[in-house]
Amino acid sequence: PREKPPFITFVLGGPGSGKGTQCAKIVETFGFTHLSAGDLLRKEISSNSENGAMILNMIKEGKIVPSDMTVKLIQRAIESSENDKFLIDGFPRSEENRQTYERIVGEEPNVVLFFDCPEEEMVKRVLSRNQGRVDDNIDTMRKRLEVFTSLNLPVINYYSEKGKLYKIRAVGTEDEIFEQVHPIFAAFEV
Ligand code: UP5
Ligand code: MG
Repeated sequence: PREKPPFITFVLGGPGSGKGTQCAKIVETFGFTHLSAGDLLRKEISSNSENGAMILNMIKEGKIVPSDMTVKLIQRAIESSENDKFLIDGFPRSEENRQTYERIVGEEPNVVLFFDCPEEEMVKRVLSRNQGRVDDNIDTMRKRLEVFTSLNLPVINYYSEKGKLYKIRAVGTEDEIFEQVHPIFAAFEV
């Protein structure tokens, strides 16, 4: 058990906005542990867990997997790590996700990043990724964008009102975007 709660950053943004790419850079520079909620769920699918088939169907449809499942995977990953700073990438995706996390984990995030990227750029990036993701096709991408706009934007507004949100203009090269990210963590000295 930890003496004090870890430093938690939620990393939000639409599908293909560059969350994973920028998280890798934050890990390199600031020593965070990167927990992608989507990766944790995809690992559940490939480990043939009892919920794998259901999770796969939800991801194919661009839908949000039941909150308690995702929160438990995140909580387990935090507890099994020695690190005291985490990037939680792609979570919470809805108010219900957010409330379930707060109820189970009992802590608010320290910082929330929002990678703000135009839809047409996100579509272009996702459709040219070519890494075999079952949700990287135009039909599922449309559904992911719809879910993002209707369910994730309210979460982003919630943290904005709380003064925890750092909005980043997620266009340009990876390095140009990281130039906006770097000073945020440099200021926190974590
Ligand atoms: N790329 C990155 N930066 C670029 C730049 N500046 N210029 C040009 N290209 C750039 O980037 C996407 C692609 O763009 C890559 O090819 C990259 O090289 C390039 P990436 O960094 O992967 O973007 P990211 O925002 O991480 O996109 P991702 O597709 O992973 O976002 P999603 O939020 O859609 O995916 P996630 O894995 O988080 O979730 C997938 C599904 O899992 C969800 O739809 C949902 O069904 C389920 N899910 C839940 O149910 N609950 C959860 O809590 C989480 C997920
Ligand atoms: Mg990602």
